[in-house]
Amino acid sequence: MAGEARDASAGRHERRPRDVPWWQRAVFYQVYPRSFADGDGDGVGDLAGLRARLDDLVWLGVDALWLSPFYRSPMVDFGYDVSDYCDVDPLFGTLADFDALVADAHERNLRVVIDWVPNHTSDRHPWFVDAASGRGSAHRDWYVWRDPAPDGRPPNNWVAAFDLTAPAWTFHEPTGQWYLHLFEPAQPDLNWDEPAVEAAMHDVLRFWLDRGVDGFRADVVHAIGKDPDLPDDLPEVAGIPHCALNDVPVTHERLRRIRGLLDGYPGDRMMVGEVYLLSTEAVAAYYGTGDEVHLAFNFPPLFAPWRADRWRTCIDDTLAAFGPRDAWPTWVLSNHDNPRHRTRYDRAAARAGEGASVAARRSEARARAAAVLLLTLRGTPFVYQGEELGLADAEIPEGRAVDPGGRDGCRAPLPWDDGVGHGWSGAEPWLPFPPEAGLRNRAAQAADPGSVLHLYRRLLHLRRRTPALVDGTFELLEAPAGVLAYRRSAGASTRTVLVNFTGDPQVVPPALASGTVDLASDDADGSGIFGGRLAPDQAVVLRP
Ligand code: TEU
Repeated sequence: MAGEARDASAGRHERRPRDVPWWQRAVFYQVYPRSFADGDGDGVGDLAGLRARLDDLVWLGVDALWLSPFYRSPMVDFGYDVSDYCDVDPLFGTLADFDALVADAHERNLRVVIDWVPNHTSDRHPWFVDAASGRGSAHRDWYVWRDPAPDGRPPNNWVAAFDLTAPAWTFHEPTGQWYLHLFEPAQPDLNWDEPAVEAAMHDVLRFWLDRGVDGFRADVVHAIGKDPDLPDDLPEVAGIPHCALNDVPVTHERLRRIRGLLDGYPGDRMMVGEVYLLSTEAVAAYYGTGDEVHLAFNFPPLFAPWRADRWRTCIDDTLAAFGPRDAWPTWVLSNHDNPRHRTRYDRAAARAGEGASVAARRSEARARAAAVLLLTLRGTPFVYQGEELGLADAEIPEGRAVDPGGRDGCRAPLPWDDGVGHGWSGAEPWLPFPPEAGLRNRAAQAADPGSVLHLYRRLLHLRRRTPALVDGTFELLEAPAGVLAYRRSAGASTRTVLVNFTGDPQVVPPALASGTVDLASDDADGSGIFGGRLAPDQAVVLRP
């Protein structure tokens, strides 16, 4: 990537520090392969479908793709239950399809980061099949087995994800022991205390690094270390799945060894850890001293309501936890595990009494303002496929729900056009389309310069040519209640961002009111002079 960038408004070149790695400047785009695009017409998205749409992502202006799992899997957890880490499930294509995808992406300057699921395998993985074959089997210690407690109950009180009444243990009759699974019973946890497990999972990393991937998104990576005593979770956190609580020192040693492996490869390979702990301070610890994960997801903002004060708290917490460590934050509004942000904000507003006519006006406006926020904060943003179309979750009719965690709504197939099948030309897709797919589809929005899609594109391109928004410092500014204001600066490049989280117009004080509108979430731009008045749910990027 270029060592210099042109700040269009400043009208001159500014030198960027050469040592800022690509993953600090990039905007990532999460692809959920089942639902992105279908190349073979079986109703399930695949690698060939994605490959055929790469130019659309280049046009949008993202820099890197994160692909959710495409490995061989019985699909109990839709690919997060892996039965072969080093092959592509036939549903998604072949290794040759993967190689072709990476080659095409790299030719277009798109980086490719893939999911790596180190905490658990499928119960159909040959390692577990062998482990379950007898207490003395070669792979027995690759998983976590314990004798029953004296009363016959599970070895401890840990709760699995998804079904919060279910223990994180399943009794295995044939061998008379319980095995640990922080997720489904079909996802037994690997035992990383066993050196052969660590070695095997390092080999998986090497397999894909050798194929040219730029890095990994490491699934629940904070869970690869467990307290060897497997102590009960405390009563005050009863009902929280153990995966959201597991936080032990040995994990950090393992992450340092993974980091060493990645750093041994040329070309700035990286890892973004899914550290599913609900405290930003706890998440920041997984950056170590720059020797553990390169990036970690920080979920409190994803769970934050659409309120200026709550976002301010998330930002303050992030600055406080990440600043002293010199750790680079990430920002995420949506992913494949949670209702989309448009849907979350709409549902919260409806609960607070927002009527249908107001919702009709505010729903898209909130999603647009959120896009400005996501793409102008200091850190690496992750866009989840479809948010660039302003999608809401699909309604899943009874009988079509398939996910054990109830997460189908946000995993609906992307509508590519307004024809029958929305670009999914073969079989009925595996899930229903999101609402208003006739309007909120790729083709319709590409043809409409006022669409959410074009807003994302303008934002991504503005970000790219504006050092302040990429590398710049960050300062929260005093603003009226309901408005979030901050300034980003890098050398002579400065931008002020104002986000109105309310459905009312807001007037900002004179200190914030100067400048020219670079971009407005409601497209009321046109490089006008900013008069200090924000429209309802409007976000603006101002240059001095
Ligand atoms: O998610 C980890 C995780 O903790 C969430 O699944 C969370 O418990 C859930 O979304 C609450 O609704 C990762 C993956 O992102 C997820 O898709 C997998 O199901 C999970 O790990 C197991 O691999």
